[in-house]
Amino acid sequence: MRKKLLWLSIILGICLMAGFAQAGGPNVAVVLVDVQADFTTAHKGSLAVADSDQPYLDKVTQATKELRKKGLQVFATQDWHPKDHMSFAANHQGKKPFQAIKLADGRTQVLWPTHCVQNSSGSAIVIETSLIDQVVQKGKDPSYDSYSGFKDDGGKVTELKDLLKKQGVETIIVYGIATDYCVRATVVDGLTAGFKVVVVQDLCRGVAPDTSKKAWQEMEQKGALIWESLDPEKVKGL
Ligand code: VGL
Ligand code: ZN
Repeated sequence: MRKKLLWLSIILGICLMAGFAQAGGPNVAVVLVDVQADFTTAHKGSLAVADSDQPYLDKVTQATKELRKKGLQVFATQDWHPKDHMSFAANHQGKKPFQAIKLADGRTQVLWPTHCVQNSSGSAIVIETSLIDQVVQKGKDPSYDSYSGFKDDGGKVTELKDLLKKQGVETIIVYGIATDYCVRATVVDGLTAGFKVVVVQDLCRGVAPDTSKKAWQEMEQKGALIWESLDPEKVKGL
């Protein structure tokens, strides 16, 4: 009798696990990168990237809805800078946006138009916030930039990795803005942290074509799976 019960519970356990795997399971999550007003033409952002109009945002919304329907949790990164942030050209005398400078430690920093200032309208996430389970803010330290959702250029980590690991997430599906900066850095750090990473190409937008092309090559070469577009059916197979 005991033995029968044991077998029954083992079989039930296996069925439950198979069920989760079938659904894409809770071990797959979405990481939506910096879908914020300042990066979009739809909201006349200060650092709007090409082709980031309302139809693009609608496509991101639709994809995110479908993935939520499959039971995936949605984590969103949010660029969240203080006014005196070192990446703003306005904070460097005589420098212009998109110019690169050498920092004291030898690294190169691209200077940007003032963008995603904490609590400004430009910093707002511009898809329905009801689609997002958790927001992870980054770039809060005035002395360091932070393209990656996982850590800043000074090496200080955000809560993203711990949040994902705590939920048992093993695979992340990444998309958003900008391909050549924050998407690229988040994908690379995600791979380093041991996640399987899928990046959805037509849900990403870049700052410039040449750096975006390089970013796609680098992400693929480092082990990310590049999907041209989102096929929710393929999520089952992850
Ligand atoms: C980003 C430049 C500056 C991004 C953020 O989200 O890719 N790019 N800050
Ligand atoms: Zn920024």
